[in-house]
Amino acid sequence: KPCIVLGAPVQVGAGRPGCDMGPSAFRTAGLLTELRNLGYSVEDRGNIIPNSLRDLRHPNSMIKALPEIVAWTEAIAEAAYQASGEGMPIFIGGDHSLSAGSMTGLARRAAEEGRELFVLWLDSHPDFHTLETTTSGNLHGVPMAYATGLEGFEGYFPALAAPIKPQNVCMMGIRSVDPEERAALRTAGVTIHDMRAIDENGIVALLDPFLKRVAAADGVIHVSLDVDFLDPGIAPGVGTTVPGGATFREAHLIMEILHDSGLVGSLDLVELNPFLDERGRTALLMVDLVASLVGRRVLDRPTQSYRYT
Ligand code: DIR
Ligand code: MN
Ligand code: MN
Ligand code: MN
Repeated sequence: KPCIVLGAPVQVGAGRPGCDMGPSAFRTAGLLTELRNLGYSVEDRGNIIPNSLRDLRHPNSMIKALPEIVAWTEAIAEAAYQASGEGMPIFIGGDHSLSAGSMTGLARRAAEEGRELFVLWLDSHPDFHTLETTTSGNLHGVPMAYATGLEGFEGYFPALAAPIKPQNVCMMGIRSVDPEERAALRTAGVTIHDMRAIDENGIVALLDPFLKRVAAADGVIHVSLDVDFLDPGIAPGVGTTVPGGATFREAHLIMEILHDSGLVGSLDLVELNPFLDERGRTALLMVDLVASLVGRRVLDRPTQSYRYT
């Protein structure tokens, strides 16, 4: 199956500009070459164009750029649905609001194929606000609540063809949760491994049970990787740095195990802000992580212990 690269230069979901340069930075950092060098056929579909704007107003006056984000979500969901029928979609953002489109388009595809979509959410934030609860008004804070079918998006965001089951979502790296998100997460049934859980247990003990559940359900995993999952010391090119993030090896280990699992069907690379980056080092690290996810390894070691399919 080919890798299908889709740019989504949406930035109005984040608090500050710069993410619209993300797709260019990923391409400049060699994403396509890296995939081709690993033996994949790669199709770059260029950047997605958002749908036309509709006049949408929400009672929560904090919300920023609702018509724009809805227009992006519609277009990205359609592109995700199409591409997932043809290969492995890789969405290069763009802020994390793009996942409202990618996840819902992928969920629609999975439902049609009678398969269950699982999401591995790698982020310092759960992005579990609804339109009512967001206080920053930045809509990169809502995609997971939307895609799992929380209330209050109807009439604004596109109707969900197939809501993602909260039990099918596993979050890792979480270390910045707003009070309203905390309350919503408590009732939703999402699996959350915060940074403390990673410190105490390590990556393998947390990831392994999730992969076993996916395999048992004959599911497929969408990986959503927010740059701020990583520690700011190694990944400064993001508008919302949070101290105490995943290390270089923790991040690579996740990617390597995911590759061995054979369960990943699609990927988001989000929140890269090249304006804040240091000579492209964050973009290069993200590309490096993608290489591990698609099979680059240091030695030809037999890692069949992580084979779940
Ligand atoms: C904060 C920050 N929870 C908000 N969110 C994100 O604005 O809702 N930063 N996603 O990356
Ligand atoms: Mn995020
Ligand atoms: Mn984040
Ligand atoms: Mn958030």
